[in-house]
Amino acid sequence: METQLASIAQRLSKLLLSARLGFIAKNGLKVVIAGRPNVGKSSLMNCLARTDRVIVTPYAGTTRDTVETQIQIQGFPVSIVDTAGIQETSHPIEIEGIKRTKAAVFESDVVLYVMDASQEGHPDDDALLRDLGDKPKIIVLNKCDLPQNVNERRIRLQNKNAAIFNTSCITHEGIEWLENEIVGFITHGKAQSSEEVVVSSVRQKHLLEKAFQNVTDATNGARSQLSPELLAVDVRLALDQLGALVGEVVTDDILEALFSQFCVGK
Ligand SMILES: Nc1nc2c(ncn2[C@@H]2O[C@H](COP(=O)(O)OP(=O)(O)OP(=O)(O)O)[C@@H](O)[C@H]2O)c(=O)[nH]1
Ligand SMILES: [Mg+2]
Repeated sequence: METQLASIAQRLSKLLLSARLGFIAKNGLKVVIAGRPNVGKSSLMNCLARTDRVIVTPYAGTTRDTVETQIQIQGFPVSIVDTAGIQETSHPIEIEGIKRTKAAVFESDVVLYVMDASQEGHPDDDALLRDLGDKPKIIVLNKCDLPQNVNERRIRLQNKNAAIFNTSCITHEGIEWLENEIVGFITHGKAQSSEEVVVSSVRQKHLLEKAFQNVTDATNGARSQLSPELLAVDVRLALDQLGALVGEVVTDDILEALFSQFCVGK
């Protein structure tokens, strides 16, 4: 039973990956540019968008709100979000801006975490990068046209799972490499998905996510030897979601087949 449920969970997780990719193909990869103030986030947004979309000034705290723009990178749809720089502050406008930055990061597919490589590292960077946890990210060491003071080796050692690029928004050095890496998040993900079915609507994706969660709960329940009656609750919920997904209600038949050996309900 546990093996059967685990294998269903694995297949649902593959379908979920295809759902995510279908969603990206339709709506674009959501890339959020985040980092401390004045590191060049808005400059990077303008560079990637090939236009002066957002205000850039030498003053820290220029961007107060998130700004989203739709672009194409090598023909792929990408939605880029510039954000307010994150720092300790008691200023109410900045506090609201930073709250929005965090929400945008949460909703993103990939975070471009920008640092000013002409400055020595700031302790906030370590903490902010740690906060990103498993979120897919690219670290951008910007202002590489200036004398470099950041400890790049330490950043590489501490962030072994993230790609790191040196860029300049003035000379445009490194921008093309960065674009290749962003596109890689779309094409590499596609290569990973072996499912032919592509789920692309938000509703279908939510139903799949719920079904996956229910089957995972059932698998964990089976592992902890929960009674079949309790497992049946999660499996029924998963079947309800999948039934809604394919437009059929098949719960009773499947439940009977799955649990017949345990004589559920008798
Ligand atoms: N030399 C150099 N200066 C840069 C580069 N990128 C940005 N700058 C300058 O750095 C300053 C800050 O740039 P912004 O793009 O406004 O920085 P930001 O991170 O959006 O700042 P906030 O909105 O305050 O968080 C500006 O004076 C830019 O011209 C770069 O690659 N090289
Ligand atoms: Mg800005």
